[in-house]
This record gives sequence, C-alpha cells and structure tokens, in this order.
Amino acid sequence: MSQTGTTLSQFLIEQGRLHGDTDEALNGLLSDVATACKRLSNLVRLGELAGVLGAAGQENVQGEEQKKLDVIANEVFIDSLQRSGYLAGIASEEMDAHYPIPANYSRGDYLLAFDPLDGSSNIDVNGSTGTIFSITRHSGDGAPTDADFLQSGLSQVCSGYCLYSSASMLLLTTGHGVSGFTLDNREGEFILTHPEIKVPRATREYAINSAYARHWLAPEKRYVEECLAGVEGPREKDFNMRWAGSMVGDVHRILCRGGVFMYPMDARLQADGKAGKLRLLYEANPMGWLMEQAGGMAHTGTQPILSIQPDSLHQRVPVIMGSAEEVERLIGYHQELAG
Ligand code: AHM
Ligand code: MG
Repeated sequence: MSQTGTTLSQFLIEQGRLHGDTDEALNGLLSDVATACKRLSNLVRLGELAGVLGAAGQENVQGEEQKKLDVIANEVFIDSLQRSGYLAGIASEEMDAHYPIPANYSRGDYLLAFDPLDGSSNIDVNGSTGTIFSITRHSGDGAPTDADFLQSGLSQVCSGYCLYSSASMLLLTTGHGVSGFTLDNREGEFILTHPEIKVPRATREYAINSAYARHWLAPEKRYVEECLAGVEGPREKDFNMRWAGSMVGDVHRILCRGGVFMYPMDARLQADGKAGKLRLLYEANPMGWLMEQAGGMAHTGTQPILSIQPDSLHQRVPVIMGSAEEVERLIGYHQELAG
C-alpha cells in the first residue's frame, strides 16, 4: 500500500506516544494554530487581490506603524484560538496588554504569546514574512494577568513559527527536536517534510543589517570585520551575508543550512533607551528555543536568551543566534571587548 505524507495531527499523536507525554489540549491548541496559519497564508498569497496590503493608519504600543496585515493577522489568530477552551490568554506584539479569553468561552491552561506578522516591512513588496509563537502554562486560576506571561524561555512547552514564502512552512518544537511541515494547499494540510532539523555547528554565512555598522559595539564590529576580511583575514575563509528583513526568513534559512543571525545592542538603540530591537517573549524566546533544540545557540552576548527572567510583556533584548561555533565566538568577543 502506498503511504501518504504525515499530517501535523498524525505527527503530534505519534510524538506523544513515542515520548509518553501525550497532551490532548496542547495538540488541540496546535491544530488551532495551524488553522490560523492556513488562513493567514491564504491572505498573504492573495496580497492586493484580498485588499490586505498597505498601512493600517495607526501605531502599535511600540510606536511602530502598523500595516493592515499586522492588524488582520492579529485578529485572524485571536478568532481562530479563543473558542476551543485551550487558552487562558493571548499576548501579542500588536496589543498593549494581554487579551484574556472572554468569559463566554471556556478558558484553558495555556498562554500564547505571538508576533502575528513578523517582517512587516516585507508585506508590501511580496517578501517573506511569518508568525512566531510561544506557548507556556497558566498555573493560576481564572483570568491571567500580564505577570502570568512573564516566564523565562525555559518554561515554554511549545514554540514555533509559520513562514509565508514561496511555500508556507510550520516549524515547531515541544522539546523533542525541531520538525518542519510544508503546507500542501491541495489538501489544506501541513505535511511533515523536514523531520529532525539540525543546525550545522560551523558556517560561512552571517546575517546582520549592516546599515547600522557605524552604531555597532566593539564585539560585532570585530566579528563582521573579520568575516569581511575573508581568506586573507584571521578567519582564513570567505563569508557570505544574507539579510531577509524578516527574522522568520533569516532564522528559517539558518535552521536549514546554518549561519548566524544578529540583531545586537548598538549605540543607536542605546541612545533611544532601548534594550534591543527584538522582543523577548514572542520573538527571541520562541526562536531561541527552536535554535537550541536544533543544536544551535541563542544568546544576547552576555547571557543565554532562554535564561532571562522577563520583566515586561514587550521587553526587548539583543539577539545573537545560530550555528554554535559562531555564537560561541561572538560570546568570546563580548567577554573580551564589553564595556
Ligand atoms: P516586526 O516584528 O515589526 O516586523 O520587526 C521585527 C523585524 C525582524 O523580523 C527583522 O529581523 C527586523 O525587524 C528587521 O529590522 P530592521 O529593519 O531594523 O533591519
Ligand atoms: Mg516581529
């Protein structure tokens, strides 16, 4: 008998059996997340035909201009996730405070923090974008507070992203490695296509927005200068550089073939009183756990991302993640050159 591909639901059932940790509520929640991703994938693919491009005409809590699709993505996810009784609350890049599941729906034991549409500047130019999510447990009774979301990355029970690009792909971890699924639009199913993703320890590729080079701090300046020096320099090899303008696009490439992604602290951010650009709860933590589960590393330069105890919902952190050899090298430069 010929065998068809493994669907996301079949994979989750099999994983639970294999590891003896079946969690039907989490499986149900992930099935809702997948549904939301499919809905958003359809809108992203239709683009202007669905009237979803352009600015929303308002700013989010972080003072960033919202695109129409940022707002729509937030609504699509909340609508897809709030009615099944798996979640107690939702925190989002696009919402000031968290969204408690309304009392007319049943409340569950999980919290979800997410960036509805990461890489917003790519929307109008048909570049890659994605949704990033992080799931933790809600231990208290009743409606959660913002404080309930302030759990370190080590408390995540599942993290992942959906990349909207030439194909839509869902990558996730529940602590047993990283698995990748490709959306088969003919069946409307995410099919397991990339089991047990591993990030190579060594790489010749880095990703950083070099328009900020003049603001970089000494560790990143040294690192990039040495990469640019190529075979003649201290690294004695040539490097390549890629910057997608979308963390999901960059992290996905690194999970597929190695590399290092940097959005470090710099003098421009320091002058603005910001602790970084990317947000801990729904960008750095979920991507950091995926990276570590794939054998890579995720660090700020001074501490592992997953060990940070968050102090606010939209907290920002410096991010360095990817192939372990390069992240270790950057940590070394931070130890030598910080200050
Ligand atoms: P967003 O969540 O508002 O889209 O911002 C996050 C994005 C990341 O996807 C990307 O790595 C970074 O911001 C790009 O920033 P910059 O335009 O400063 O290079
Ligand atoms: Mg983002």
